[in-house]
Parts: sequence; structure tokens; C-alpha cells
Amino acid sequence: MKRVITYGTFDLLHYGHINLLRRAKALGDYLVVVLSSDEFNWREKHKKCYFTYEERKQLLEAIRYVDLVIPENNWEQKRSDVKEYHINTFVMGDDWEGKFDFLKEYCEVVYLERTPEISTTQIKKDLNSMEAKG
Ligand code: C2G
Repeated sequence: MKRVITYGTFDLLHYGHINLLRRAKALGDYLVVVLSSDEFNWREKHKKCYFTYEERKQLLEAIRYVDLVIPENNWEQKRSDVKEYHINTFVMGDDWEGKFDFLKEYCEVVYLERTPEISTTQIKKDLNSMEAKG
């Protein structure tokens, strides 16, 4: 049983997230998604999510590639998560390339290519401009 883990906010879930989750799951048999809490997002990423943690968790749990969703409350929990969940492979999009190489001591670290042109920020911008045009 190969166990994979990935982290993120996953607000306004979109096909870029799905592409990441599908490829992450393909690297093993069990995928743990560590979902940023509302507090962590605000305190550490200055991100105000459209959907609450519970709503984002519900959306992720409906995805066939996702086996478990747990909260991300701080930057430091990755080492203990990898140990506690017996993780073989840590996966992130390549916008984080190199940032988590310290985990190579505990598990395989894989950075996957981001899906270009789509992001939560872009969705919000596009919706705002559509609204403005009426
Ligand atoms: N992603 C992607 N393609 C996109 C957008 C996002 O592959 N077009 C990937 C990101 O690289 C990340 C995952 O989807 O691996 C989740 O993206 P975010 O919700 O933006 O996650 P982020 O805010 O980067 O949080 O401790 C790590 C952080 O929690 C990561």
C-alpha cells in the first residue's frame, strides 16, 4: 500500500486542482490531502477563502482520487504528518519546487507541473470583470 500526501487550500475547486490530485493518486494507492484551515490560510497565506474549511473538505471528499482529508494548521506539521500517516510520497505542484526537499529524509518528494492558465485568483478576476460588464 503506497501512501501519498499533498497539501493545499483548494478554494473554488477547479480542474487544475483535479489534475494535481489525479496525478498524485496515480503515484500510489492511498491519497491523504492536508487541507489548509481557514485560520492558517488567513494567518499564513493572507488568503480569505470563498468556501469554509468544512465546505472545501466536503468538496475534496467527493473526489474519487482522495482517500482522506485532514487539516493543515501550520507549516511545521509536514514531518509529523509524513510519519504519522506512513507516507511514501509527498507531492506538490511545481510552484513549490524545492521548498519541501527537507522531507526527502522521510519520503519521496515529487513536484508536478502546475496546470497553466487556471487559478482561484484568475477565476475571481474573471468573475469580477464579467460582473462589471453586466
Ligand atoms: N495547482 C496546480 N495547478 C493549478 C493550481 C494549483 O497544479 N493551476 C496545485 C498547486 O501547485 C498545489 C495544489 O494544486 O499543489 C493546491 O493549490 P493551492 O490550493 O493554491 O495550494 P497552496 O495555497 O499552494 O497551498 O503547505 C502547502 C500549502 O498548503 C500549499
